[in-house]
Amino acid sequence: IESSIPLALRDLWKKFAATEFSKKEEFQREVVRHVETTLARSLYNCDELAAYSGAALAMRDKLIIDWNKTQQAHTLADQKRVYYLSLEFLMGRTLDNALLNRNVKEYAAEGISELGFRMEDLIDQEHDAALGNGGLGRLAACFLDSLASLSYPAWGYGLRYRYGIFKQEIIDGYQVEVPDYWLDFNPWEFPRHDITVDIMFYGYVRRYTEDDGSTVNIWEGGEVVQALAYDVPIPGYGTSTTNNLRLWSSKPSTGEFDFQKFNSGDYESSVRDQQRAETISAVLYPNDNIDVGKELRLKQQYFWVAASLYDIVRRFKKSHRAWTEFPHQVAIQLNDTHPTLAIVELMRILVDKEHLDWDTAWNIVTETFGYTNHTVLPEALEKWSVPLFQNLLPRHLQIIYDINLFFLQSVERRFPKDRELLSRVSIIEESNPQVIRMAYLAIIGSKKVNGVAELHSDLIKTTIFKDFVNIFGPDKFTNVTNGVTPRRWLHQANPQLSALIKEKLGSYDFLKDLSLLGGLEKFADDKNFQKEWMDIKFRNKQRLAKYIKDTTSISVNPSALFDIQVKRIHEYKRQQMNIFGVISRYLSLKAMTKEERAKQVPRVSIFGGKAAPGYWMAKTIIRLITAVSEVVNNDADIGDLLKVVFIEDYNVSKAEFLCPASDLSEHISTAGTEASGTSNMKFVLNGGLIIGTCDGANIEITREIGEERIFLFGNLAEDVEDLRHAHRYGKTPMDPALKEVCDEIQKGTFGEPGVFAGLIHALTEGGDYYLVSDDFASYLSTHKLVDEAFKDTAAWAHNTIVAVSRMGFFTSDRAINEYADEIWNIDPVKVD
Ligand code: Z16
Repeated sequence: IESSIPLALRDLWKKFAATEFSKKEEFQREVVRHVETTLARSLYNCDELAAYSGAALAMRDKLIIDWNKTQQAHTLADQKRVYYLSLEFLMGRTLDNALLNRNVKEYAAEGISELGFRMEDLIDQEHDAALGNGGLGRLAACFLDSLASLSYPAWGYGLRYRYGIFKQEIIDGYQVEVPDYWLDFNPWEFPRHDITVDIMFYGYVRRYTEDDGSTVNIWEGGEVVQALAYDVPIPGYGTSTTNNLRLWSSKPSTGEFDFQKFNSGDYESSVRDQQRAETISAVLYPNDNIDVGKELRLKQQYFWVAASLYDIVRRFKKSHRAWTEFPHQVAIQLNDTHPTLAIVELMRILVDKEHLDWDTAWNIVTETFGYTNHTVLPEALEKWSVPLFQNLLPRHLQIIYDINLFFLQSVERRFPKDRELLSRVSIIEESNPQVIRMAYLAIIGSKKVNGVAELHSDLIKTTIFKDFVNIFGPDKFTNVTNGVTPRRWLHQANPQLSALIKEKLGSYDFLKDLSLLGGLEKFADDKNFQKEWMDIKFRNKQRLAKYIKDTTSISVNPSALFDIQVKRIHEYKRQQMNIFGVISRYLSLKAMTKEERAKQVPRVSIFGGKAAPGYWMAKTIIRLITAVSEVVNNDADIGDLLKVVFIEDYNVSKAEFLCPASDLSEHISTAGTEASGTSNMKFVLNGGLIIGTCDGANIEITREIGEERIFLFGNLAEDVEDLRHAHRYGKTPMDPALKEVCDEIQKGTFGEPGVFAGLIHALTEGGDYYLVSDDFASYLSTHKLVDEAFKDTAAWAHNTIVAVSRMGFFTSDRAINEYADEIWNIDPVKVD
């Protein structure tokens, strides 16, 4: 309030306050103004990048007005807010999304075209904001879109990595990682030089007794780095609500940057200190679903969590409420265990700094947090080595020990003499060295724990978190099935389909209430509609075919069945099974007579996805895909009947043109391993069918769209354990078709077989942990059903229309409303 402009002077301010452009000419004027002044270019040297920059800056100005209004409205409303803490926000591009969410794309595109450019080309100039690995990071981005679109008072908190997920190049068939430096020109972020937080690491705990007999713990003597806030506006669709995503960047603390060293001529060491501070937010760890336990990663987590909590607490304190009101004003959602330290840090703030007693503080903490689990894979569950943790965060370790002690005491009281139980649920695992089980800490410190699809939420309750269900009761554990935003994944990615749907339903209201898609079902047998529907699919496939031609020089026939699997490369996602299936198809085609071949449905098998740089098996899978594509695509016997394509550097903007171009997409994880999956939802929403296992959200998709519209195959989650057991002891013979594939690889048909030895070994001596052989026959026969179904175009059109009409459930708006009602207890705030 002290920093406000006095009342008497405000009229003058308002007179010159930015006004919104509302028409084409004004947009053009703003673009030209930015090109000429902000960018210091002119019509004599304005290339597409400069034109993009001008358009982005013009659009940005518009967002800023609503952004300020929103923040003011939220302050005034003084309602409970939600803070979504995520180490990853996989945002993709912003310009197109902002134009569409603000409903200005049409006139902006016209304006740009009159200035001599095509809007689509300008949009293509933008670098993806790729601050995430895969599903988890993209989910966070969809959730931000829904939170703003539904007018919830919400903030995202994350890290401003200088390097996002690496760019993937394929060189001689192998993945090569190239750094993704994306900040050269980023008009969508605003540094807040006045918003900084000092963050400490290392040091020691000094303990002393106050005059009143109470003990005080002071953490001191560590090294300090500074967190600097960068804010990113998040525009909602069809509302002026524009929320804030705050990303922290690390730099040397002003006190710390060693001027003494600097002045005494030790310039080098002073620069080294600066670089060490900047290292914290330098790079995103490129691992999806795997915990590596590196110290720098723990530093990132604490740095981000401490800065965010300081910021949240500072905002809460402005309202001068009692501490016990904190959970009525603040909900904090932990996106996976990455931000679990927030539980400990809030305890430290309340107990050490605000001098609340432990129980009062603990009640506040456990009413504030919610924890979302995204995986049951044991190798992905975060565990920090106690010695490493103690060195970096000595006070936090003490607090964790206390949390654990009080927790175990309460368990002991309820389940006396069950020593086994105590050791099973202890936050500290008694291994060598001891480790901290972050998921257990997250459960104990949260009010609610949720999984991300029904099967997954059931699995966590019956397997990895079973004991905690006994201890806390079942109500603490809940499900919120993931969703995707229909703004980006339908309207933006597939404008023609969105326009066709609008024509039939009468308005674009379905983009705000996706259940309205139900109104399409009555057109499912309308021949004209089916034709328009399939024509759009064909044009999207043509666009992809052109992209493939331009980037790989492989020719694919847009009439062929496009079969796409794009996602991070992981053994549990079973891209290896897909490529083995492709090899099997190739061998069948080779064995056929000309007449038989003529009856086959032509296929294009499209793969894309990054392997974690240290994940050797995943890299081998990529190598096999590229090796098979070299052989198959150049085999004259095969021609158009089979093509294999690996799309380099799969990312959000590529997903936007891949999702609308599939006939079939593959979601074929070993049952019980894929927590939800979200690309399955995107592909169906864009009029594709899927082949998949009974896993993650596939199960709920089946329930919604009907089992006659999905190609399910393979063993069920409940049978996986027994099958794995049988591999070890029963000598399950390899599936014969898979055996043929392995023999062919070993014959050298796809190059030096030694390269693929690891893949074969995993199926044989390795025990086939992911059940490729067990599911292979079922996988191949289901692909045969796909071929048959694809021949009946009218039935295919019918099924994809019905499927889309029943996809309303999978909007992230539904997911966010569930979180708001069941977990956060927050209400929307109107912004006029
Ligand atoms: C991730 O992307 C996911 C889980 C996880 O533990 C770590 C990362 Cl980086 C994914 C799940 O694998 C996927 O099934 C799910 O749809 C997604 O998170 C969002 O919930």
